[in-house]
Amino acid sequence: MTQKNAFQTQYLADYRPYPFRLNETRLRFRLSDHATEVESELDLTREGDGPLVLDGGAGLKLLRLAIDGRELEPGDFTREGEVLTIAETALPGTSFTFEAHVRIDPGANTTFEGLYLSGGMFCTQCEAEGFRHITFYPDRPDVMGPFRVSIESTKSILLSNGNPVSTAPGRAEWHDPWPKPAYLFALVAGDLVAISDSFTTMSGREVALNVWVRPGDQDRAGFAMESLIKSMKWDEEVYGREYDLDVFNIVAVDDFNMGAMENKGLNIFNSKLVLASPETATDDDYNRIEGVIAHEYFHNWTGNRITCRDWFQLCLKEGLTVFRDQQFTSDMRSAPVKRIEDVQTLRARQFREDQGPLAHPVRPDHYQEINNFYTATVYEKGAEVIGMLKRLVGDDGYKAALDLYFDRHDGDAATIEDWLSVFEDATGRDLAQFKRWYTDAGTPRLRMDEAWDDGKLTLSFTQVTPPTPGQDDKPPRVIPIAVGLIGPNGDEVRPTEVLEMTEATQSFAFEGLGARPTVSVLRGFSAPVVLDRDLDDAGRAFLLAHDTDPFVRWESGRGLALTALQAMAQGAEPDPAYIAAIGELAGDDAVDPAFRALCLQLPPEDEVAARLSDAGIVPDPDAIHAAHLRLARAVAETHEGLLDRLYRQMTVPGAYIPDAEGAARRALRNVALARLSLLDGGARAAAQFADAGNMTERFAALAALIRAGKAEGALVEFHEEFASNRLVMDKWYMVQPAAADPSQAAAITRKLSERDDFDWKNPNRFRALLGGLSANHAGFHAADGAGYDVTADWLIRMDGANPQIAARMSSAFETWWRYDAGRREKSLAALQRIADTPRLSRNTSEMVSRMMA
Ligand code: 0A1
Ligand code: ZN
Repeated sequence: MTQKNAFQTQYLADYRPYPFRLNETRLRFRLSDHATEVESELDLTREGDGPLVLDGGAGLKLLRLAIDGRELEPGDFTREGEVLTIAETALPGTSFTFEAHVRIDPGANTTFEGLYLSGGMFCTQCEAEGFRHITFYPDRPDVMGPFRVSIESTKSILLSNGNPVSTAPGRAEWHDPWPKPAYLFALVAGDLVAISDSFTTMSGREVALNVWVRPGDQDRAGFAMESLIKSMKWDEEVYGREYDLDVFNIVAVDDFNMGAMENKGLNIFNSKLVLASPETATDDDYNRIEGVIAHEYFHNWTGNRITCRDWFQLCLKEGLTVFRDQQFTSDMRSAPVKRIEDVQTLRARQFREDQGPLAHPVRPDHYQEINNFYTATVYEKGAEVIGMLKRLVGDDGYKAALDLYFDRHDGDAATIEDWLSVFEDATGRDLAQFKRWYTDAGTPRLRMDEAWDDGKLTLSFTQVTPPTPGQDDKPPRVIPIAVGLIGPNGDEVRPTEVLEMTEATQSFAFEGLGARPTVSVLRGFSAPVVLDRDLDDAGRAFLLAHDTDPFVRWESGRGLALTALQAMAQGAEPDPAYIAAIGELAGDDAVDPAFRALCLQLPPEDEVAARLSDAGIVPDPDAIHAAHLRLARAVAETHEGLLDRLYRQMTVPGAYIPDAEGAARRALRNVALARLSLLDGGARAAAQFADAGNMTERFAALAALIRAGKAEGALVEFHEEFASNRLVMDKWYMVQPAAADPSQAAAITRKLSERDDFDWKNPNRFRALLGGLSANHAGFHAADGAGYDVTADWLIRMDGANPQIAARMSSAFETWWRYDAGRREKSLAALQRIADTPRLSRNTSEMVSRMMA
């Protein structure tokens, strides 16, 4: 079935520079809920030919247009769709000032793009193309200039980018001297309070720091501030990057489509990534807050000072900034644990995307709606590609290249070609083949075969990348393969070496070996590929026990679990080799508890389905779920004593601190709880729920109770206690469908969606409930289609209010093609129903048509 849509496609190949330079932008806002007036003045200088073309959404009520003070007449301009064109005849000389006066209605804006109201506070979101809903403007990232902004409002706190020029009651002026594109513009006006601190930069400048929140939330903003200070220091120490304004403001808002936004000097955050207290946030929440605060801060150099020429280059800022925030977290916490977590995310989201109808290159070359390309491929694979580059050129080469990048491109709107050139120029390496990682979609399959001959080990690799939409041929890529060798007694006989594979098939030999070693390959997950090798259970258990590389250790346990689950989903018994090996590791007190917790977790059911489908077997979600449960129970039964010991031993004395050590112990204790709850009918979970001193323990206990079918009272209690806390209530909405028995998940979702406090227009609330359902693999893919139906109903409804959210969440359907004919038919019918919706947005229309193509 093919689903066409009528929206226009944009192509990278069509890029043309803007024919005007923008010397300065002056904006004046008179804020009011339903009739905000925006007056703009743009000082422009002609640099090319043609009329003046500006972007402007349909919601702009045009009051006045002028050039150099002369009001334009109807014949001077045309307005078609989202484009305003000022005729060349109306433009005097080379330099002139364009003025526009418009009225907009932030109170009616449910898209949370442009200027909108959230809980009575005005705020903006302009990436990628939101500024055109504020006023007429060249809304493209390569048009940059300084901004002067004046805000008139009755709200007490009035913020914009840059440095404050003046503030008086009801009025504020801001000046941002650093040239920036419109997507980095921000404005906030609200009755807010701040927690404040300061930071002295490496050259001795003092920067005022504020985290702005709603009154009452101040006591939950401290961790965000600490994270900001750590990030500023780290970027100076590791990348030599200093902050460049007198103030840095962070604002928390409740209605936000994404995680956070790096607006120059005024980062706006989804409140769930700012607010945390031990009673309301889990260790994972704290972890994420630290990482995202860092991410947005790091954008100041990788994104803001150096931005993207066009939106096809999105990975230029996002891949690099994710890579930098991953490095930061590795330095702040456990590097091996961070690496494993990042690989888990990559596989769960990016591999899934890359192996289905939504696959696209890290740098796409066409799109209909750019907001559909803020994807795991652009972000997470974009970061992996940089990790590979660093592995190939070495740490010194990487540093030289980055120094050159900042030096050469500060103030530029750059491209992936510019990025690769700095590596070529700094290291002398030819990166023509490496560039395929940016231009070619799909996850390479890497097969390794071994041959042993009298002290000589030969490793032969073959790479194949399956076709992806629009790209049938996949020439070989450069793949850095990190390899070490482990001798029969468990000692490492060859330390890590990076083999550089450039051909479709290639062999590497290791000579002078005494006895046949076990190969530890793809150490540290040195390339984002699917590795295929013949290694039996004994070999995997050996690596799990002895490898010096923590990633391969974890991966070996993972391989055992996946093989066991695949076999069990087709009727086999639990694999004793896996159960024994995992017990050995879990009981080893010399090993970091966080690492043990990771190893004890089973691969997600969705990943088992992906593996089966990859092997040409149609996955049965119910069978996979049953296998998952059965293997978890077998581990619990075999290791009950050990798990009980861990459960009692891994308590953390004293007050809750969100540090890595405490979090590690809580993580191991909570996995032990999850396993033991399969045997004790939820007794320990009930006790933990009643006694928990923090949300990490509380929430793990609640999830275990739901899985044990004993959560009725706990859910009521939790709701009563936290009814006034939106972020905690989101957890309540998420965990019920996510942890439900799959046969009930869709019905639970529907029932919860009918509650009065299901404020569906709030993106966090909507994502919690519908995302909770799609995280329940067998529940979303229930054979009767109930999971698909409730999801489609809500996506259709959401599309009318907030197309970005509807489109993003529609990717729950991206794996429809994997399943049996009955499920395929039902998921396609749900997609068709979405496609047939009158006035469907460009966002959702593009997603659905790609999924159905
Ligand atoms: N640049 C932000 C992500 C972001 C993108 C789009 C948004 O609104 C539609 C908001 C945020 C980041 O990488 O954090
Ligand atoms: Zn980002």
